[in-house]
Amino acid sequence: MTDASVIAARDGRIGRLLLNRPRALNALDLDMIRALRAALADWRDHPAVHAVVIDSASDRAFCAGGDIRAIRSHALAGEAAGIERFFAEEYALNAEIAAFPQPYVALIDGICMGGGIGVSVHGAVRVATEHAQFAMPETAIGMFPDIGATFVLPRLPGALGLFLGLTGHRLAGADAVHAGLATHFVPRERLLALRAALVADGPGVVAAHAAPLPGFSLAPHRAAIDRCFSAGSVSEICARLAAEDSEFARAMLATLGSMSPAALCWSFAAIRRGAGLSLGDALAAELRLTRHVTRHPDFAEGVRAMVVDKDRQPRWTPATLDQVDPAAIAEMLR
Ligand code: QUE
Repeated sequence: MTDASVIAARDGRIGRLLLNRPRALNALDLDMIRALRAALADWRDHPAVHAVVIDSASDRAFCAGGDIRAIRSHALAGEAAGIERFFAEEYALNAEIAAFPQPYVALIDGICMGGGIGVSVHGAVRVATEHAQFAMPETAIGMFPDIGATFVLPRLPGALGLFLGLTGHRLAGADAVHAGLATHFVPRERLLALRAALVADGPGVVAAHAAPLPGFSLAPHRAAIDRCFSAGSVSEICARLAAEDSEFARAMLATLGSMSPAALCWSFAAIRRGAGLSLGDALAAELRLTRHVTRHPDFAEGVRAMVVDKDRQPRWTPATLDQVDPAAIAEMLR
């Protein structure tokens, strides 16, 4: 039981989901996705389940993403069916969380990236501690912000979503509340009490455990973010950052310069398009885009450099933004 990578159990008035693959920072593999879907299906219409609480057994991570190593292996072996199965089930889980009839509460007390945002952000309540770190870092691995992020990011204030989705910028717990990815800031020292109160009394107890929200660390840069990331193309975003003449803008320009140029372009287009889609249509569009992106050399190379070999020296194809073919990007998003 405690060896299982997802532990699902009813406890008092709630259904508890515990992510328990700590050596992989709870990165979601297909077995975990299936276990989460099965538990939600069991509890959907269960009269004793008044809320679902998802939590982590790792003290470092809530969930670091998806099992991107396995996807890369499938991509290198030309196994399209394996890739399709993974993303189709992951996105189905994201949609099932969004449609879950009872409150779905995520307790986030560590790294929460990519797929980890997918199993939290679609729920009604996302509790973040000062140890939470939220990010959508997929442009660093030649992917794109998926798990419904093409729906969520364009709905964040101003151009913050496009900024987060292109740069992979990390937000600590309080900042994630300011950005709208989390709903409550609860200090780690109150989390044990919150868990017990959730079991005893249900999801109404969250607000009483929240602490006053510290200021938004991006507040000094919000205007510059909106000025730059509201541009009509990735090259124009870079041009506007270069014209800002601030330490922050220079750092963000350098960050964008390390990402896959092609991935920046297809991510920009996908996030823009998601502004006008429902969550269901955005997830369907994301699934179609995964078929093209996982065949692009930057995906296997990015996962190699950032996750497998960890040399952090990806060799992108093409190497620069001006060499990315806009027609090829448009074709991938058709
Ligand atoms: C960017 C990403 C991911 C990443 C690193 C990046 C990502 C992801 C993982 C990851 C982490 C730990 C694991 C694992 C994968 O790393 O999406 O299998 O054990 O899932 O720079 O987007």
